[in-house]
Amino acid sequence: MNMEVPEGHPRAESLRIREKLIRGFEMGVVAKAGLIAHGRGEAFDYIIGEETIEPAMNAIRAAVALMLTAEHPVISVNGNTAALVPKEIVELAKLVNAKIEVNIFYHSPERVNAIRRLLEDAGAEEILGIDDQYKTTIPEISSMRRYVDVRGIYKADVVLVPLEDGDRTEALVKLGKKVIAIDLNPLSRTAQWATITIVDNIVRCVPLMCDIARELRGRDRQELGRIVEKFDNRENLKLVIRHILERLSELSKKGIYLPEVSEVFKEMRE
Ligand code: PTJ
Repeated sequence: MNMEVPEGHPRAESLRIREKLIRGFEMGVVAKAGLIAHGRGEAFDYIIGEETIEPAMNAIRAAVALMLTAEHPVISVNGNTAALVPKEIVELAKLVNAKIEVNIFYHSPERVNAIRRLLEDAGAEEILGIDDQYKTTIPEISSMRRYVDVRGIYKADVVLVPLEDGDRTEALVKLGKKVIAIDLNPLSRTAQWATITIVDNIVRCVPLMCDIARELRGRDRQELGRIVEKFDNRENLKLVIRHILERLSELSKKGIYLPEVSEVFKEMRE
């Protein structure tokens, strides 16, 4: 049974995202653990303030510049990504000339097919990671994510990995690939290992990446290279953590931070 999200609900957007994942789960796209992973992401998003903060915006610019200068950029798609932003992923792939590859942690042929169908409905013309004749392994990766496409992640120089588990990011980086992570948790192993970590909700981040790709597409390689060079992931993660610290510090002074709650209590006291 799917819930109709009431328009006026104060958390309508958050509920709509949950509904997308539940539908994705029912379609066989999202793994059970994907629902749990989303909860962890939501908690960090709540703390960050449910907005794209400046360090995330800087990471997005660097990430898009890196993809535009890559020789073989690949977007790795898992269940949550497919359920939440299928059209946007297809658009981004077109804008930065990247391949799309299905690569999942909780592997089954049925799930791969369900994700493929969803991406095709979203307009994807070529999807890697589904045809056994191109399948190979990256032995350094211990999970089922080690099965990759020879035309995709295997030969990629830049891989975008939204909502990732840390092991693969570490392995890909050690293999010399540049990894762009989208992860709301700045402390995760993925966030720490990635070349560029975008600490933002995937539903805000991928449309913004498309906007920036439209803006940067015409720039020359040197200028794009400078954007990438200037970016320092460690420093940027420090800024994210500082944002969280300062926001929580501000909120700790207020106790109740929802203005409407404060008003009601004020009226009751008067
Ligand atoms: O589809 P599969 O089989 O590949 O499985 C996907 C999951 C997500 C289950 C798998 O990759 C996994 O277990 O991931 P983890 O280790 O739970 O990490 C997921 C990370 O994504 C966590 O750090 C969350 O904070 C983060 N996250 C969750 N939802 C979002 C998010 N980051 C950005 N946007 C979100 N909406």
